[in-house]
Amino acid sequence: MALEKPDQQRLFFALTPPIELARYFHHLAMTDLQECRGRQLKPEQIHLTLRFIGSVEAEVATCLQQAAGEITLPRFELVFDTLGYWPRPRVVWSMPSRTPAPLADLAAQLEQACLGCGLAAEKRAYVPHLTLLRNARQAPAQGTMKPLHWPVEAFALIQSETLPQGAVYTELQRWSLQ
Ligand code: 2AM
Repeated sequence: MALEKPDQQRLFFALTPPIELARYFHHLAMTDLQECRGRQLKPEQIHLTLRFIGSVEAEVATCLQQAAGEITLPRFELVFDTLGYWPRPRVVWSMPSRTPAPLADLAAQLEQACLGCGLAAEKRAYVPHLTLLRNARQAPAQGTMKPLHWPVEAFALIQSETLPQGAVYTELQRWSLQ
């Protein structure tokens, strides 16, 4: 049984990599990042959050879906070349060292969509990162990785359910970039 209230859904906007890329990130976490002693995400759980929403009622979700459908931005490419560790959430991540303008624009427009649908502003600055390990004990030995190119063609609204077997992510809707 999910832990969320029955009339609410826990949501976030994200980019989800093509499955081959997700498998590559998963493999990287399992092999090169073994020394970090963290819990790796399954390939289907790997994503790049654009805007965390939290638990909302159906009307807010509908409002967000309408607002997201009005976004028109070009496709872009992300090059993941950096590895790092945040000790407080104990997360090992991969990041692109360069944030392409359409990614920053997409995050900013989704922030506006959230505000327009009555949600509180996100206080933290947007830092695009892809979590590879949770509950990790130490930072990766290397701060760089073989650059991995991800052509981004769409973004999605995802539901997160906390089930006994862990977080289960379900894509609710996907929007293409131009
Ligand atoms: P993380 O990968 O750095 O933990 C789903 O929970 C996604 O939303 C995760 O990728 C998580 O980031 C991100 N997220 C951002 N803010 C969050 C928050 N306040 N609570 C939970 N998840 C958050």
